[in-house]
Amino acid sequence: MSANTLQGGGSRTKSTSRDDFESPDFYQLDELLTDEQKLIRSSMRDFVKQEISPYIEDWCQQATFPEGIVKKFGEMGVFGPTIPSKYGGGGMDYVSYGLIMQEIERGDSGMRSTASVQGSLVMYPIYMLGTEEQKKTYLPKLATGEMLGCFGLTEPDHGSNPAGMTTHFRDMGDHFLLNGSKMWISNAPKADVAVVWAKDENQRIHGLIVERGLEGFTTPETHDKWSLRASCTGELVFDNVKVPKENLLPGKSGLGAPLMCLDSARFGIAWGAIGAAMDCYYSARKYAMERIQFEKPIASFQLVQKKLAEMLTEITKAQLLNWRLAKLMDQNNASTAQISLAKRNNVAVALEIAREARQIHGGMGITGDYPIMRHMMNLESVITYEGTHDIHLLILGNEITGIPAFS
Ligand code: TGC
Ligand code: FAD
Repeated sequence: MSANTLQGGGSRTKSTSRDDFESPDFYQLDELLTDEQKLIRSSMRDFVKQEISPYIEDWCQQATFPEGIVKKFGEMGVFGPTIPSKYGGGGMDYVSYGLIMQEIERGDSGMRSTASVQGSLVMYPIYMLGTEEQKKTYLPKLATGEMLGCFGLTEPDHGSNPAGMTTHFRDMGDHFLLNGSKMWISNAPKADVAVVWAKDENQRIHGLIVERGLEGFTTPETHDKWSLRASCTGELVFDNVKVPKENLLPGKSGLGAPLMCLDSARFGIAWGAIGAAMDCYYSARKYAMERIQFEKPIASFQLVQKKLAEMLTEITKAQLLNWRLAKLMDQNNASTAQISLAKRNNVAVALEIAREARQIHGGMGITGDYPIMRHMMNLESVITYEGTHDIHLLILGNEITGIPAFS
């Protein structure tokens, strides 16, 4: 195997063993990266090896959200990488943002979820739609991880169709009165602040910043997940919550406002999912080289080589897609449909790679000694959130035909 199909080697897998992961670069894509982008990637990879890999298996087995990771992410500049530095963001380009998400999700999708929500779904709407006062109040604290945020769009009866949401607020003169509930909200149980989407008296959707501690606002945790177990998920319940009027995000109203934020988060997922796929490929290749059956490494069997070859092919195609999409994002020229194509393709590819890698590991593949089953179960959420696989297909169908087939 040539150097660029898998750089590096050595052992990884057990939560207690060393993580020697190196990413595949079959088409020499590193030549497309600047020195700064490569540096960002290598520092994130080192961070994941030190701060996530040794512990992630235990966090997931015990369904524990490692709260300490939030400040550590803040120190690494993970939150709001594309937001200007004057608000505490990284002021980086989209390739750098993508590489950060790729490296974190290589460690675990739940950890990437924490980062995506904070950066793309809390900081981004405040930056794009907020007042100067709101930006100054919240963005620096969110950037450092002093504050944790969440994004409330989905409701118990309105998932793929957020336009139907029933959470609403009334103008009471000196405050807004907020009622309703949100479900499946990443970070909710621990969040200090929530960006909540709700309808006004005219059925127009707006974003509101809702701080923990307001009377009538609770965040019950969702238990017994088989997926994203190191990420905390919960509800947002609003029972006559008095929200200060200055907490309305004034920049844009209508469903387009939250959907605009989803573009940024879905971009991060397109990169992140390929990180998880790379980890599965790395582990599968190593296992196949070492595992002996019928007196030979299983890597010598054609059927195993087929699996590895197809994994590398799909990872390489997705890497190219991601790089080009990031360049379009940098030019502010990426369409929602282009982002949908990448999110949909890359998550599906990652899930298929996880399934094939699981088979290569045989029975060992179902254990926590290897990262495979954890990635596979995580990706079952990733293929559903931020727009399901089929909703993204319909977004593409709409783009191709001009005929919306959502309802
Ligand atoms: P539709 O009629 O297509 O659009 C309504 C209005 O929005 C405008 N618009 C956009 N504006 C800005 N950016 C975008 N990307 C936009 N997409 C659409 C559109 O022009 C229109 O504007 P106007 O002025 O004409 O009103 O809306 P629809 O109701 O038909 O819905 C379309 C659909 C189904 C594609 C959309 O509802 C959708 O994407 N549904 C999926 C819901 C979803 O993705 N939810 C995600 C929740 S957040 C989450 O999962 C976080 S997990 C995070 C983690 O843990 O990592
Ligand atoms: P539904 O919309 O009920 O869909 C069920 C099935 O029906 C899917 O297969 C779907 O593709 C299909 N379907 C629906 N409509 C159509 C149609 N028109 N045509 C064809 N098929 C259709 N949301 C947030 O707001 N914030 C968060 O932080 C957040 N974090 C999440 C974390 C986790 C772990 C999970 C699992 C979800 C999270 N979500 C979050 C919610 C997520 O975005 C929704 O689960 C997702 O949008 C799908 O909604 P739903 O689960 O209600 O499924």
